[in-house]
Amino acid sequence: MTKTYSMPKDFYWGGASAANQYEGGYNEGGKGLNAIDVLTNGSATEPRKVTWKTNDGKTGVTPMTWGKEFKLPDGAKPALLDNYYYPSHEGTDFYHHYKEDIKYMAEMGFNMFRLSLNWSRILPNGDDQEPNEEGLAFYDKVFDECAKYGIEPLVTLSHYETPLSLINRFGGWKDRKMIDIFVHYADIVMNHYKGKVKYWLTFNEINAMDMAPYMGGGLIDGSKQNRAQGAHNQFVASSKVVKLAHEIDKNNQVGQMLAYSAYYPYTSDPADQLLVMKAKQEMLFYSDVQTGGHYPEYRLKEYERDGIKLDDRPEDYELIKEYPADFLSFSCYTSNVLTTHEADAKANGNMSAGGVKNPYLGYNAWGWATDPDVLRIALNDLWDRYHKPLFIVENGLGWGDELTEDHKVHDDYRINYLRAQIKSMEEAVNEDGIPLMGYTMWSAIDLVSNGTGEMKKRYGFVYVDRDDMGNGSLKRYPKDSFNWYKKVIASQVKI
Ligand code: BGP
Repeated sequence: MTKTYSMPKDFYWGGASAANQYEGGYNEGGKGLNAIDVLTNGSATEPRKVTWKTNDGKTGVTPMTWGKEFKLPDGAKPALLDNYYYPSHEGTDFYHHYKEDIKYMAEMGFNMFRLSLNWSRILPNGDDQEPNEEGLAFYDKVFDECAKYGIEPLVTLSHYETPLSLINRFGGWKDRKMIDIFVHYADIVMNHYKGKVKYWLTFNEINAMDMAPYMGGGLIDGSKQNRAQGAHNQFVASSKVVKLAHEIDKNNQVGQMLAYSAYYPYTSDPADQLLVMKAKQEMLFYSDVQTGGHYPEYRLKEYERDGIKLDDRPEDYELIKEYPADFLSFSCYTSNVLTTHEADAKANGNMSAGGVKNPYLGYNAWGWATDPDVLRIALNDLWDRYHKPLFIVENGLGWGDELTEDHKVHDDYRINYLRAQIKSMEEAVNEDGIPLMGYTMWSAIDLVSNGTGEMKKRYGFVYVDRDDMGNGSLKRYPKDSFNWYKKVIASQVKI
């Protein structure tokens, strides 16, 4: 007999987005530049690149490959250059389409919409004393529009959008000054949007500090020392913001946001199991501190071994302990297979672009596996370790959707992916009793891919007419998955 699950009455259903991939209007309304505004596009095989200038007028580009070291040449500062295409400049133009887009979200039955504030829209240099009123007003309009339909916003304060001026003046999050600068920004927006927003996330995928230090930390020198310091500064900033948020409004809840992947060993060799353990430690270090409230021993030992010295204060650790995140949110798209036996894996024809291919799973064109059980695994793993409410704030399928002549997108592959993911999530809630606050699928409306800067890697329920070079009418067309998700929400998950 097939079981019928249900989700809690107050469960949040919705979709997610990020200003740098969606909003556009990059130089409108007084906005300053941010880290991503100087990042060109790439492809499934080519990394995105940061464009830069030196004081004596030399220019160049430096590839930004996820998981690889990143460092600009000495004296180089990220800057806009002629003849490069920057996908964030228009995104898919939420800036001018927010009413239409929020209406689509309401039609699907969303009661939550995750978006990020473009920090440099509010503080063009990142640390201006007074905010840009036009920037604040834009999000007022967005939140008012959401309220019209009973959609609760979930707001990320920093989704890779570190203001460029802070990067150029301080080298990004490696500088302790960033802590108070971020608290100043949070203070402005939390006071201004009091009563309109109560769910906040501090840093999108905080562990990006290690995997993509330029995006995660605005680091133009992503050395291990700078990454460790950048992470420390973000932890302290996050705790200060939790404290501040509770003082401003007792209804405020501030979550951590972690990029989660399940890791599987390729063989039963204990060495593969150890490799998995280490990969998990690297990822969960971030939640051990920000949600768990203390620095784990394995990381402190590693710092000792590697000669990493933190510029810290005793009170940092008190703050971290006293003000951990109120809930733990995470992105989770896929799982990864690890092995010390790469030669065997290769011989079996199992190597994929991203590592060892899992022979039991299917892959998309970008090498991401569709894993039907990953959410249940993630939810149990994180609940066992932290016992804090959880929130899935990103999960979805990137695909090269095709618009038919009659303006339809038959994305049954996405429906199949989501059906399996939602089932896995339901099992965690109903079979394992995990307290889960909600699910915001990535993404509500098509937007630019973060990893590649492409438009053709699409995630939305609504197609946007836009190509990889910024051509297209920006018209919106609901996909087949739009109607499917609407039914899922209406039925409270009887799929
Ligand atoms: C996460 C980011 C998102 C989003 C998603 C999909 O890492 O938080 O910004 O884009 O991944 O990744 P991609 O766009 O590279 O397919």
